[in-house]
Amino acid sequence: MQDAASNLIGKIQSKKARIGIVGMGYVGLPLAVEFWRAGFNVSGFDVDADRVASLNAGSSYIPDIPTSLLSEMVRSGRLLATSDPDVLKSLDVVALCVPTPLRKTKDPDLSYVLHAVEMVRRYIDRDKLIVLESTTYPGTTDEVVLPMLEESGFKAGRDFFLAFSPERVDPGNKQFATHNTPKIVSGITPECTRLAQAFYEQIIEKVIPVSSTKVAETVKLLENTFRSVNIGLVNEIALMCHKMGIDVWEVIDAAATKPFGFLPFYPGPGIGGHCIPVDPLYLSWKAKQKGFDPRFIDLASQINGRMPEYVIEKIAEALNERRKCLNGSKMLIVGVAYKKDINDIRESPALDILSLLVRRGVEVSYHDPYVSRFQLDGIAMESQPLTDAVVSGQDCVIIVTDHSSLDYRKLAKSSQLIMDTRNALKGVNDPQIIRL
Ligand code: SAJ
Repeated sequence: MQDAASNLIGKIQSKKARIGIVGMGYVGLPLAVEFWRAGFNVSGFDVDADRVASLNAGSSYIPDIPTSLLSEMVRSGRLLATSDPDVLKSLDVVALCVPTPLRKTKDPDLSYVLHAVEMVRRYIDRDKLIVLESTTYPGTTDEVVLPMLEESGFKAGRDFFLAFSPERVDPGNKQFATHNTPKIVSGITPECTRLAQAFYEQIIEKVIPVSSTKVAETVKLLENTFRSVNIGLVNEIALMCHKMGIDVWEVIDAAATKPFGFLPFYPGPGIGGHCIPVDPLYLSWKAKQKGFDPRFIDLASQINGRMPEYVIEKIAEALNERRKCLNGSKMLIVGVAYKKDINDIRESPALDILSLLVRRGVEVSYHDPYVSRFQLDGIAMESQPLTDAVVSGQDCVIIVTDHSSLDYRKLAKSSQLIMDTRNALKGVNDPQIIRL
């Protein structure tokens, strides 16, 4: 096996290896960019024909990747996007960067991974390296992907190489991008690990091998479960502080002055995105399969999941003090993306708040500089202008996502009542402002 692995490492290190990325989303496209920058020929595979057309037209749909860069990549002739799986035949390395969402039952949905792996199996050949990047539960690579690929008759570690390396892309992060975020890798065999390490060392400053694919899978889940549990903790502290008449935001800022042993997290209207609400449930699902009851993870998920209702309870309380009720009132949600300064609304708590308000008879509209329109429960919504007329006509304005570009003091001045779920109005204490 030594010579096949050495031969492939040689191709990788000489930049002659032909690289394929399956899934050209917020993980796959930045990865393709880095390998292109390093001088490789990159094929981007996606089932979405619109994405393929955009890519081949040099037009970016990922905010972190400028269209100018993408069109340069296309013009170079070293980036080709396609929906044709035949492309996999000619590749030396294939990275799978497809979604791993939850089903409605909150169980892992590996359908995208299975579809991608089945496609790779059909085109698998000797001396290829296959790397799964999608966040998934411990054992997926060993127990699901490996047997599927070996149905081809080829053997991992001998005929082809198989590894897992969790994606660590943080959309909108200006400091850490693919090239300067350390990469965890592990393979089915030591050769597989060595190949994955050589592969990522072409584009990433620090590549860290771990002893097994299960460890690598669990590393990523620990990272995001850590966030979910700490956000759940601080949301519960916020509920406690409200009961005790204590300003939780001041408490957290003061605790954050401790230079060791503390990491600040902040209360919010709930957690959104495709990582934090989802990844911990992949870990808890696997733990339950092994007969373990992961109470922390499930409790954090429940607390975080209940925050949208809590926000509405606080608004109802404030309206009641003003002899108003939810039913028939008008409200404007400011910020619908799942976190600041990005355009992604997936799993956003703003959508939960909006649905809950509509169900309570509230006339809801929204403003988001990053999200011009979206559909929710079959209703088409468009971002409203943040004019004094629009704002002052609302019974309550709700800051759900605190995009940096907005003037929150000005917003508060025109608002009859403003619910600030992000402390965007830090230090401003006017009577019309309520906080978590
Ligand atoms: N949130 C809070 N309070 C906090 C932090 C976040 O309510 O103190 C909310 C956010 O508003 C958002 C959700 O939680 O709705 C998730 O926020 P996030 O900051 O964790 O951002 P994500 O979901 O984009 O997480 C990504 C993750 N990256 C990967 O999975 C590769 C995560 O591992 C990163 O640590 C995180 O970015 C980051 O650090 O920004």
